[in-house]
Amino acid sequence: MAEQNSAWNGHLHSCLSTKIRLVVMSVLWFAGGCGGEDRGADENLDVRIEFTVTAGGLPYQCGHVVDNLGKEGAALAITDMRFYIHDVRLINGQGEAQPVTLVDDGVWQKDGVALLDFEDGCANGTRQLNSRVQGQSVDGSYTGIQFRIGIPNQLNSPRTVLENRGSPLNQASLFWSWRSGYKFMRVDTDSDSFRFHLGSVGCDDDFNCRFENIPTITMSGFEWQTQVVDLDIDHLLEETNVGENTDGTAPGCMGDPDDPECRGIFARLGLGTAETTAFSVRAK
Ligand SMILES: [Ca+2]
Repeated sequence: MAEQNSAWNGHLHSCLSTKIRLVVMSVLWFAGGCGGEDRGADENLDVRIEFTVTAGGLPYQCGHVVDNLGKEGAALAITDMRFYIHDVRLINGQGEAQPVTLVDDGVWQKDGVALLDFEDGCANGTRQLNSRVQGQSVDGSYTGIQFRIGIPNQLNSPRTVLENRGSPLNQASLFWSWRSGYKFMRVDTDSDSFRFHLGSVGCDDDFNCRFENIPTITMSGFEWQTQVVDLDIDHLLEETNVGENTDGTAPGCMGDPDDPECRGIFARLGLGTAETTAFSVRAK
C-alpha cells in the first residue's frame, strides 16, 4: 500500500511537474506574444516626436516671470507645466492616420500614455524633465500629426489607485483627489488666483462625464524628423484675465467650461468648435 501510494505520489508529482512546465511555457509564450504586440507586424519605423513650450516668446523656464500674460497683461511666474498625451498618430499625404505605438519605458510612457514634463521642480513638481514621445509606426512619409491631450477615459476612474499604476500614471500631483480622475494638463502660477488644471468634470461613479475635456490636436505641415510641436502659453492664455478670478468660481480654470476663466483657454485648446491656436509646428 505504501509502495502504491509512493508510486501514485510519484505519478502525481511527475504529472504535476509536466503540467506546471506546460503552464510556465504557456505563460512565457503568452508573455512573449504580448511583448511582441508592443510593435505591430508592420511597425518598423522608430519615431521620436519632440515638444517644446514657449512663454513670453522664449523657451519656458520653471518659475521665471513672464510679462504681459492674458487679456489684461499680467506678470506671473509659471511654476508647473506638465501634460499627458495619448492616441498619437502620424498623417500621410493621403490624409491617412497611422497610430504611433508608444513603448512603455518605466518612467514617461505607459499603457499608450506619455507625460510631457517641462517643470524642473521649482515648486511642486519633479526635477526630471521630458519633452519627447517615442514609439513605432508603419514605415512611410508623413506630413501631419494628431494626438489627444490627457488620459483615455477607460484608464480614468474615480476609484483609481495611483500606487498600482506605475510611472507616469502614479503622480499624485497630477491627480484630483477632490474631484476624482487625472489632471490632464497642469499649469500653475505664483498667483493664488490663477492656475489651470484640465481634466474630466461632472463624472458619475462609472466615470461617464458631462465634459470629458480631452482635446484632439491635429496639425498639418508637420515632419517629425525636422520639426517640433510647440505649446505657446501666451496664446493659451491670451483670451483670459489671469490677474483676477471670477467670484464664486474655482481659482483660474479647473476644467469647468462654464467658468469664465476656462472659456478662452478651452477655445485655444480646440475644445469646442475652434481649432487649436495654442499648439503649432516649429522648426527644431
Ligand atoms: Ca518635472
